[in-house]
Amino acid sequence: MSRRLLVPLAGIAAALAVAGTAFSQARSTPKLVGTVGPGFTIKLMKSGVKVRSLRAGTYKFVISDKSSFHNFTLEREIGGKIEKHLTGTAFTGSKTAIVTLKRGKWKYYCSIHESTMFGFFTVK
Ligand SMILES: [Cu+2]
Repeated sequence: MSRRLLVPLAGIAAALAVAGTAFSQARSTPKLVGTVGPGFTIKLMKSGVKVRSLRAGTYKFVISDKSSFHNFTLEREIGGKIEKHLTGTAFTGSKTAIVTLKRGKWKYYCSIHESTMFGFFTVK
C-alpha cells in the first residue's frame, strides 16, 4: 500500500470515531418527569421546566401518580392518533415508560378529568 492511500484511510477512521461518539450520546434517553395528583393537577417537566416543545425521538417518562382517581395518559392529537395510558386510574406510585415521540401535537391528560387536567407540547 502506498503512502498516498494510507493518509486518506486514517482520515476516514477518525471520522468514524467521531460519528460513533455522537451516536452514543444520542442514545442516552432524555428523561421527562410527569406528575398527576394528589389534587386536580397534571404536569410534565424536563430538567425542572414545563415541557412545551421536544425533538422527535425516544424519551423515558417517569410518572409519579399521586392519586387513586387520576391517570396519566399521553396522546398525539395531530399527525395520526397514538394514545398511551402511562398510569391507570386506580394506580398510585411511580412508573417508568420508554416512549417514542413522533412529530405532531401531543396532549397529556387524566382521561377521567380531561376537560380540566391536561397540557400540550409539540414534537418537531
Ligand atoms: Cu383525574
